[in-house]
Formats: sequence, structure tokens, C-alpha cells
Amino acid sequence: MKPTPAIRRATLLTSAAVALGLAVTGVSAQEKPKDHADGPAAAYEPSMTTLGQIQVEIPGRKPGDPVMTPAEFQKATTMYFERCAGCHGVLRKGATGKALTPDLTRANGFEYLRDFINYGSPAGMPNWGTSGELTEDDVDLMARYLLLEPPAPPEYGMPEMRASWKVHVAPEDRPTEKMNDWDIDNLFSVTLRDAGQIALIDGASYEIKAVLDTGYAVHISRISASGRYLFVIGRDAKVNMIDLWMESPDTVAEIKVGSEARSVETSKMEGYEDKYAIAGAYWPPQYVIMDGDTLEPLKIKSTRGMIYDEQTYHPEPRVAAILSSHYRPEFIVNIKETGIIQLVDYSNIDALKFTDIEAERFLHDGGLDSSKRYFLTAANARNKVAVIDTKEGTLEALIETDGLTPHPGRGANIDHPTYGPVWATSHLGDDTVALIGTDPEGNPDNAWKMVQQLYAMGGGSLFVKTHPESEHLYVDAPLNPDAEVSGSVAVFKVADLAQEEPEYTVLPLVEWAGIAEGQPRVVQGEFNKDGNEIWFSVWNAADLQSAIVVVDDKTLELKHVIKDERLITPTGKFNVYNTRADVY
Ligand code: DHE
Repeated sequence: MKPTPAIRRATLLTSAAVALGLAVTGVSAQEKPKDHADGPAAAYEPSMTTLGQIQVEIPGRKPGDPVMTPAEFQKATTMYFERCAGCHGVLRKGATGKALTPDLTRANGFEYLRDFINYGSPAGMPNWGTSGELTEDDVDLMARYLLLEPPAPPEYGMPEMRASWKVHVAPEDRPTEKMNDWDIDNLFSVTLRDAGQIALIDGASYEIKAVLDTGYAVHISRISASGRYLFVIGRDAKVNMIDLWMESPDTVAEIKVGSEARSVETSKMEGYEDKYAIAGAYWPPQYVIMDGDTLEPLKIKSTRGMIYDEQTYHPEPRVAAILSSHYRPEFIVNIKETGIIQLVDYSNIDALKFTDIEAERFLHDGGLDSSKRYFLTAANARNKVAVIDTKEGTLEALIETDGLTPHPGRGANIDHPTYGPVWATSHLGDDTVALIGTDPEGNPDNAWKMVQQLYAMGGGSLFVKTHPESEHLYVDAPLNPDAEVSGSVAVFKVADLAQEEPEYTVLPLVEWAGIAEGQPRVVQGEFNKDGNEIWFSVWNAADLQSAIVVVDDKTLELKHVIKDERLITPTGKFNVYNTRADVY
């Protein structure tokens, strides 16, 4: 009998567990509220830590308001922004979680709220009290807090941006040619998350050439089209612009574009190389287009507006991934909660043109296909991938990925032995990897269909990776609750994808890194420029040793381990050439 997908998946999971030397135990089918850390998807909800630092006042008192001191209100607001706002929204109007505005919370009352926070719900609300994450007093405080009007964090417009904007080295004082002997194209910018820094590491010698201060809980790096300027954004919405031509590359300009942010990109269209930069914010909900030489803020655009399908107003749609089109002078902006992918035509900065493409709600991350014409992006809480034709400026397809919470990073482009060019995404909520055909001209029967589903080590995957020179597909699982799974990476051989049930090899990278202390997680593979080695972060707690492990892509053997006391919480890695040329 041919096994059903569920049984097959269980078998594969079991073989993965055996490969990892794990004890395999039965899973209770009993539905119960999960601890927050149990579910990788829950653990990955945004934490508005910067907003949590903002000082707020208790909104005007109304009859029946619970009594609360200003200090209690401040504490509750910080807790709300750090733990609840990711799902329920900064203004409590709802996102992936329910709305918690006083008209609704008051109808349910204090006891209901207290019990809900304490015990959670099978629908996804964590059991904050019984899991021990919040004390009894905290749960009581949060239940009272939700009965009050929410505080609105401040807006952040042009005056605030200009006040934060600094040009440390004016363009005319910068070098006119590269002044160092670094191989810039094979340089890696490595996020040192909790240090608020990036490390610049040479791709050939593995030498840490520099460690530079950036924003708080720094998130991603992107490179200008010429490869000269590196842009880094912190969760506190600070953008650093680093000149890689200087004798000692350093920040030449900086700006803060809001209170909470995750994305930055630069113009890549022919004729507009290095001309503009753009950064998107979670709060306030907006993006800003900046001068590509100085970061001078030029135009701010709010993303507040109607949800594409319901046509109801959303007050805080966050800006998720931003990509630069290679076909038109446009930025492609994912507006998360309204489900709109906005194409921003920057050819005339004083008359910006916008195309609002209705896609799907909860847009998050994504990348281009191998031709660079199509943008594939996850609407992750809707288990879908939207495809934009960046040449025509239209929605090409909306694809169900048959997995829970697709999370591609920028995805991985493979030349599949059976289906031709495909793009891959793994999933946060389960062990599946979806392969989607991307070649409507050469392989029209497979285009925009999930042509194959792979089963990797387990849920909690964040990133897949390959390279045009590689014959492998790598799948991480950093948020898997099992330390041996989160400490390893699964590798599929591209040639094996022709089989019905391709097996994968497990590389135990934490073991290879020789780190025994803590529970480090293996996250985000990134290839070097030649595509013959792939780097993974071994991401440990800030006070424990982390590492970067370099794997030989041909042999799948350990090539090198980079350890250094400056490598604090390394996560994302961005090879200059691959990032600027969108090679993945
Ligand atoms: Fe990320 C990309 C948002 C947590 C590492 N992350 C992105 C992008 C968004 C985003 C919108 C796409 C940017 C783009 O392409 O323009 N990330 C968020 C969150 O909201 C979330 C879930 C929670 C939060 O509070 O921030 C979150 N991200 C994380 C992490 O915990 C990770 C694993 C470690 C870290 O450094 O914080 C993490 N995110 C990354 C990385 C990328 C990224 C490495 C870029 C991947 C790439 O290949 O381009």
C-alpha cells in the first residue's frame, strides 16, 4: 500500500530522528494550549522591543476604568509591545491575533481576560500564566490593561527623520576609487544580532576585517547595485550606510526611519544604480525613499489603508520585505496586513507612481526567480506564495504551498531534473519544502504550480539556500524545539529530486562547531561568491560562544569554523556579490 502523506511524513521524520540519534516518542493527539516556546511559529512573532521602551501616559480616564498607576501602565505597555503586539497589533486592532480594543475586551470582562491570558487557547493564544512566562501579578495587570484604551506610540515624520540624519563623510570627501585591498565581492556582512553590530568577514581567508556598530538588534544587510555601499537596518529603524571603498570601511551616513523596522533595499534598475535607498518600518507603518549617496530622506509614504479583500481600514499595516526590480525603475514593497504588494515607480521622485497589486494578507519575505523577472513572496499566515511579474507589473499567480507558514527568506532557485527551473520555500510550521515551477515559457505545464513537496528534518525552518554552481539544497530548522534538529541542517542532492521520495543528509553543524554550552541554533546558509562553500551561523545566547561553520559544497564536509569573541549572536550573513546580484 502506498503510504499516505501523513504516514510517509512520520516515517521520514522518524528516519531523520534516527539519523540524528534521537529517541523517537509518540506524539499525543490531545489538543492543548501550547507554551509560547513550543510552537516555532509563535516564537517567531514580531517582538516590538524598541516600541516597548517608549514612555506613554494613561489615556483619559473613563467611568468604569480599572485603577492603574502610571508605573503599572508603563510596565504593561512594555509587556504588551514586546509580547502581544506582534499578533494583536500595536493599536490592538488585530493582525494574525484577535482585536483587543476596549469595546471588545469590556464586553468579555476582567475574569475572562485573566483566564484567557493564563490558560491560553487551542486556537493559538499561548498560556502565558501556566507556562510560567508571566507571574500571577503580571497576568492580573495585563487583564486590567486590556480594559483601558491603548496608548498610541508617536508618529515619526520628516522633522524626526531629518533630526536623526547624519552624514559622517560627505560624498565629495569619499574616495574616488577603492582604497583597500579587500576582495569586496566575496566579503560577508554578518549580523551580530544582540551586539547591535555587523562583522565584515573575508570570504577567502575567513578573517574578520572589521566589526562596526549599527542599530539595535540589527536585522538585515543589502548592497548597492555597484557593490560599493552596504546598507544595514536595525530593529530600532536605524539605517547605516557603509562605504566599502574606504581604506577602513565605515559608516558614512545614518538615519532613523521610525521606531521599529525590518527592511532596507537600494535601486538596481539600469540607469538608477546606487541612486536611491528605501527602508520600510513596522512602526509607524510607512516607508521612506532616501538619496543613495547620503541617506537624505526624500519621500515618506504611509501604508495605512484598506485591507485588499475586506476593504476595511487597517491603521498599522507593517512593511515587510522590499525588493528592487531589475526590469523597471521600481521598488517592490510587501505591505503585510493589507495584503498589497506595492510597486513604487521612482523614475520621477517628485511624482512617484504606485501600482497596488492585491495579493494576500500577511505578506512577509520573498525573492526573485532565477530569471529575476518574477518575485515570489510568502503570505505566511495564509500558507500561500504570491508571484509578481516585475516586467508587466501584475499578479502572476497565488499558490497554496500545502504546508504551514511558508518562510522562504529569499528562497532558493534550482534547476530541477524533472520540472525545470523551480523556486523553493521551507515552512515554519511543519517539515515540508515546497518546490514551485517558475518557467512559464520553457516549462508552461509546471509554471506556478507546486510541482513537488519534500520532507526535511522538522518544523521551525526559516531559510533554504542553493547557488547556481551548487548541486544541493540546504534547509535549516533553527526554531525546531529539538536541540539536535535546530543544531543541524538538511541537505538534498538536486539530482535526487527526480526520485519520488528524495532522502536528505543531515549535517550536525553544532557538533562540528565544537560548542557544548547552551543550545545554539543553526541558521541561514549563505554561499560564497564562487558558490563552492556555504556558511551557516551557529547562533548561541549572547553570553555564550557562537560560531560560523563553513561547509564544502562539493563534499558536504566541514571546511572551517570561525570562532572569535567578537562573534556575538551571529544570524544573517550577506555575501556582497550574491546579495547585490540577487543570486540565491
Ligand atoms: Fe527576520 C528577513 C521580519 C525574526 C533573521 N525578517 C526578514 C524580512 C522581514 C523580517 C520582513 C525581509 C526583509 C527584506 O527582504 O527586505 N524577522 C522579521 C520579523 O518580524 C520577525 C519574525 C520577528 C521580529 O521581532 O523581528 C523576524 N529574523 C528574525 C529572527 O529571529 C532571525 C532568525 C534572527 C535575527 O537576526 O533576528 C531573523 N530575517 C532574518 C534574516 C533575514 C530576515 C537573516 C534575511 C534573509 C535573506 O536571505 O535575505
